[in-house]
Amino acid sequence: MADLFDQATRRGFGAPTRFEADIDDCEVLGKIPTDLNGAFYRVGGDWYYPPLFPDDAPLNADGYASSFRFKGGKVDFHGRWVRTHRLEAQKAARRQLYGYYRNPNTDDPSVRDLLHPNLRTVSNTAPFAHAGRLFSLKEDGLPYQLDPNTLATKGTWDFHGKWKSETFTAHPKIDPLTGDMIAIGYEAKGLATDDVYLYTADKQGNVRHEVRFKQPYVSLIHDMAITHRHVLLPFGGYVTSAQRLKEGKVHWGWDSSKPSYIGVIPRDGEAKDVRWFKGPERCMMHVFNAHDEGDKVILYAPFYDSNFFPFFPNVDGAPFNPSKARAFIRKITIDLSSSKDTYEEEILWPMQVGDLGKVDPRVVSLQSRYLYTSFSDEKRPYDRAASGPNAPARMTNSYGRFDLKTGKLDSYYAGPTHTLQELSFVPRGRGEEGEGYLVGVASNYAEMRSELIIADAQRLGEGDVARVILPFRLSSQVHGVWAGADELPLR
Ligand code: V55
Ligand code: FE
Repeated sequence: MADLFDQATRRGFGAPTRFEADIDDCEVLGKIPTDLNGAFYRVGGDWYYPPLFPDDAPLNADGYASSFRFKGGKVDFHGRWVRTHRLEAQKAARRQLYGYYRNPNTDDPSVRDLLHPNLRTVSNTAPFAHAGRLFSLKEDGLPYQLDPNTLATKGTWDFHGKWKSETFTAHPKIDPLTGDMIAIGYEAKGLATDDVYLYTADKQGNVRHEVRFKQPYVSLIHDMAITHRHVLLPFGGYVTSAQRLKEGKVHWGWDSSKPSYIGVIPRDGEAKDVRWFKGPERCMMHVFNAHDEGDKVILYAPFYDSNFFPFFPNVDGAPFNPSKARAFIRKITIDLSSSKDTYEEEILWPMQVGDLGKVDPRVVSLQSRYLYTSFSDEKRPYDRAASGPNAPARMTNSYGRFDLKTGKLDSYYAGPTHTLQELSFVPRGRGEEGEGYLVGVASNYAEMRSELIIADAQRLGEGDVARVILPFRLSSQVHGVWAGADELPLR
């Protein structure tokens, strides 16, 4: 997510782009596989107007969606703002009206009465496709539905009135065996509340199960995992309170004295069945996957040792410590047959990795073999001179495929002037895990343009099979997802 920090500078690749775009038949290097029929969607932030507070979190930038539609070896691009209530209000006023990340007390008085998070969310975190619908997500509000062909915003989505949480996670999970969607909202009853609502919707998108419970302390539950039988909710370290928000601060602070927790609840369980397993200080953002193993639950996740976000300050006033903002591939074991309330953790690969991990969507909830993530391979060349004055100190130059069976990592290297955003997995073939492509956007600093990489996930060492060249720089993605033409009504 290093690109997000470029965005914090609002210079170079991180400078706002502020335009919408449609490009038919994009320029391509190499050959687009003709079996690719679907679209790669991405969502990130792009400040329409500069932030009111220069030290605000870049996670507070206005949501921007883009798509690469693949069909018959050709690629069409679209880029659109997510037309949130908030963006419309800003555009009407022709200026920024909103203050710090998730703190309405810092907004312009003209919008301060619109406290409902639906009206304040920037919807800048993740695209999500389920039940034939496409959404843009941000964990502090409801989903915005987007047209999968044009990316036009259709409005917020509340599951036919059945979604009662004020918020909706950026990381719902889809069970590949049933098509069910499992999702949460935290701060479900409003800002700084410790209420969590968990929902299951069937493959038609109809809610059929709701559980309401409390978390041990109000904190950011960013991602979640499912197994065949359980839902896992990891969090740690970030804290907020009504008092903190009244003081006009950015929503989260980091409290290194707080334990991390992983909540475990049976898929068909009730509030009384929730168990919280404790661990040391950890910044638990994204997961790879989880599965059941007898009475044990196994979670693979690229968690950080400590606070990863410099713009969410330590509550004790200590300066941000970059040496602890390191993510590793971790295996977490929870023994449900034991009365212990702790989890166990093991690091599987000695090098740091990026924390934006993926698995083949066909093995979500099941024992998986391959974990995919971007990382910075320092053994690979970096042409700093050719990359220009705005290039980062290190490039995220590689995609990695970690093999849980052999403990080996295969990698794809993007080149000496390129940094990679999050990758997404595109399934291919009859369903064997790992058969498919990795796709993701690269920032080419030498040319100051964005390129979409397409690599064969089983032949990463051979380089990419194609690159889609855009004649401009794209704003940074947070997350992306592939949706096949069988999943969405694509033209
Ligand atoms: C994350 C991202 C967010 C956010 C909270 O990656 C956490 C973690 C892009 O917005 O609001
Ligand atoms: Fe995320």
